[in-house]
Amino acid sequence: MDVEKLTADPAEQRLIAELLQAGQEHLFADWDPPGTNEEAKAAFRESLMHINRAYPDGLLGYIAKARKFLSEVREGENPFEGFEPHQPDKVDLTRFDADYDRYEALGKSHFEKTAVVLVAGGLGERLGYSGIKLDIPVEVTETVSYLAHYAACLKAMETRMNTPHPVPFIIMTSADTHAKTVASLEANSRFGLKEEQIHILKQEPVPAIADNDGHLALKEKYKLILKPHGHGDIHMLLHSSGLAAELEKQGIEHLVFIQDTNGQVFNAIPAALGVSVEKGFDFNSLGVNRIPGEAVGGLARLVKGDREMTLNVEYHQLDPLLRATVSPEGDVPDEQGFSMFPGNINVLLIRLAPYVKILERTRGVIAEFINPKYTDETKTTFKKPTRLETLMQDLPKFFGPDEKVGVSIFDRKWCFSANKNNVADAAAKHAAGSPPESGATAESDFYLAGRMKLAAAGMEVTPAEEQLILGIPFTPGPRVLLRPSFATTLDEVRSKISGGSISGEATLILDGKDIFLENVELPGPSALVIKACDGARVTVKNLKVENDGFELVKLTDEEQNSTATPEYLRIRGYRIENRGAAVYEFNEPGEYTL
Ligand code: UGB
Repeated sequence: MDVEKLTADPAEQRLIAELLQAGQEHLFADWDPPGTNEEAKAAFRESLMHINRAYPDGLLGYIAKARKFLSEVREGENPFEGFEPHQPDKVDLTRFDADYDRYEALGKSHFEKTAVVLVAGGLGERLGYSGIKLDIPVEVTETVSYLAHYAACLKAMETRMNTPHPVPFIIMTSADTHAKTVASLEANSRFGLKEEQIHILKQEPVPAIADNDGHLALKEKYKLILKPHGHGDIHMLLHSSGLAAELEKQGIEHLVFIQDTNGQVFNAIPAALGVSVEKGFDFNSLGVNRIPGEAVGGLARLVKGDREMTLNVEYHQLDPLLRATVSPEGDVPDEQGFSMFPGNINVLLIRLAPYVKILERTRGVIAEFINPKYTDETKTTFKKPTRLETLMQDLPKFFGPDEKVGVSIFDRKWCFSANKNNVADAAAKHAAGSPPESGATAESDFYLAGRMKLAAAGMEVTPAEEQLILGIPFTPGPRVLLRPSFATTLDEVRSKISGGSISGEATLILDGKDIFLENVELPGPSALVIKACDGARVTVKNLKVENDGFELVKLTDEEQNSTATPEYLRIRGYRIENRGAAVYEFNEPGEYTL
């Protein structure tokens, strides 16, 4: 094939010549004669050049790697061959005790040296939501989105510092989510965050591979099939942007990696940070009791001779590993109903100093793999094109004996309740005994965390009975929203709330640093909402609140199926309406008593 006929540009000619040499003639076969379809050809050449620039090993490096991995998969190479799983180095934080308080206090004192990294390039196909997941409200009492909630958490961290400065916030987007993420930040004045604290890194998709020979897959003539490379891209981007090294220079010591729809995560971050600091963990994963078979990986210390590494064994690899080693029956429940190893919720606390060194060594290309689905056991053809993937939790694969990896175990609902599944799938998961992880359960657990905080402060909390909405469990109250501004640790909650009671479908919303409740009674469905600006000190004493509060209203079948109903309500099956909540807003500094 004559490359000069395909393009006049020397750089494009070089790349095309290399591709031809690498057996990719099919990309340029059947090209229309010169003068026909020139625009499509130019766009195709540019897409090849773009991928070649964006991928650290270039397009040819990508193809070579895919071929190597595919031949390993065909030979049935098991990445965990010879490794036996053992329990990881764990710190148990499932109880709110003196240890928990100590870790929280230590973590809080470390906010100054912490940055938050949010991976938000995923499209949420399982959820069936047409917008970006960050824009979904985590609750519909006040309708606050995940992004707004995370921003509020960062601002709250800032105000707890000795010398307040904005917490660096790195957001990874993708072609699917970038424009809408930027638009959401702009439309909402960045939710009060400063422009200079936000760093958006956009991940690039990778080309799909059609067969065992590593041919790039075409959607149609002049168009590659592109697929997401996975959340592990964050490492590459933190390296190529220079941001990881820059943050280290600024005195940041830990990066906290979070996912797009886990409203619970900041409940656990202070204590987990404390663990990272006290135990000197270079890599600290948040872990929870894992339900066998669920789509969260298992955290294990894998030992082979004198080698060992603590890793997430991804959900599809866990059962075979257990069968081959410590549990011939596979991933089965123990007496408590849990999997043998803690579940990975992909909240990672990484110490920056070793991280920057690993990034320099690897250019941030972390443990790629390929996971083709073959049509049969001859492993000759794929069901659909595959691609190289990378997972952010695989970083410890690059650790040596000097790096310390540990796991902080939390009560599941305190630290993790994702919103990943549409209502039908969530109901089916619930019926099968698996966590539904839907809009409704994420919201139900968001209120639950609030109730846990009140109970920890000694308030008497009587929950309403769980109900099923569209076959998904939801506890309708009390709906407690202690905003991040109000408290970042249990100790803060205890210092501001004492005595009192809340029950049934009551609602309590506290937003502001200096709000104090003493013996406040909130029988359901009464609602009390207090918002206090900085400098407004509000004390509520011996008050019994009685009103019609907020009402949970299930959507009718018609509303549920109507496109006129906002999608964020249809993904949960209900709305919440104000029927006369007591709302107090204090927008001027001063002393107030209710
Ligand atoms: N994400 C990206 O930013 N870019 C991508 O290319 C892909 C995803 P999923 P997954 O905690 O529930 C992970 O799809 O990958 C973002 C862990 O691997 O929701 O199936 C995306 O926007 C698993 O061990 O999850 O499973 C989202 O924020 C377990 O911990 C995040 O990455 C599981 O999460 C996760 O993407 C879990």
